[in-house]
Amino acid sequence: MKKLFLMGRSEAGKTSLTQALKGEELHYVKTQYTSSDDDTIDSPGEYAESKRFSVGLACFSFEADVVAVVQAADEPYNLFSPSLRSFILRPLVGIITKIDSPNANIPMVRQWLINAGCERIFLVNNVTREGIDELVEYLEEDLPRLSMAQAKLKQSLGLSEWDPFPEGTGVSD
Ligand SMILES: Nc1nc2c(ncn2[C@@H]2O[C@H](COP(=O)(O)OP(=O)(O)O)[C@@H](O)[C@H]2O)c(=O)[nH]1
Ligand SMILES: [Mg+2]
Repeated sequence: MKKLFLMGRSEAGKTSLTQALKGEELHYVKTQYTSSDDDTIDSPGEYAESKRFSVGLACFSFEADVVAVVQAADEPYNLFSPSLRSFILRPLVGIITKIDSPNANIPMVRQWLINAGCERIFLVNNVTREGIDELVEYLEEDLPRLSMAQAKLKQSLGLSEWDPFPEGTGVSD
C-alpha cells in the first residue's frame, strides 16, 4: 500500500477523505497538526495557505510514497502554482473532492491540477464514496523497490525513481 500525503486548502475534504479511505462514517474533526497513520498523512489546510508554512509540506512529503493535492470541485481559488511537482521527489496526483457540489467546476479544478504537474487525477465524493475504489486500487499498487545502483542509473538518465526505464536502455525494473 502506498502511503498517501494529503495537502490542500482548509475545508477541501482531506480529513473526510482519510475517513472515506478507511471506510468510516464521515465525522468532522478540525485538523490541528500534521498526523500520520499507517496509510495516510493528513495536514492542516493552514500549511498550504501560508507562504511560510508551505515549505514544511515538502518535508512531510518525504515520509510518503505519493503526494496528493486535494482540491474541492467548488474551490473558490487556486493555492497551488504551476510546476509545483518540481520540488517534490514523489509521484504527484490530484484529488478532486465534493464532485457532488452544486457549484462544482471540475474542468477548472482539473486544469489547475494539470498545471501543478499531477500525473493522475481522481474524482471523489467522500460522502457517497463515489470514486474511492479507483483511488484505493491505485494506492494498493506498491511502487517498485530499487537498488541503489538502479536509482543512480535512473538519476543519470534524468528519470524519477518511479519512471519506467525507456525502451532501448537495455534495463528494466
Ligand atoms: N458534499 C460533500 N461534502 C464533503 C466532501 N468531502 C468533505 N465534505 C465536507 O466538507 C467539510 C470539510 O471537510 P474536511 O474533511 O474537514 O476538510 P479538510 O479541512 O480539508 O480536512 C466537512 O463538513 C465535510 O463533511 C464531499 O466529497 N462532498
Ligand atoms: Mg482536516
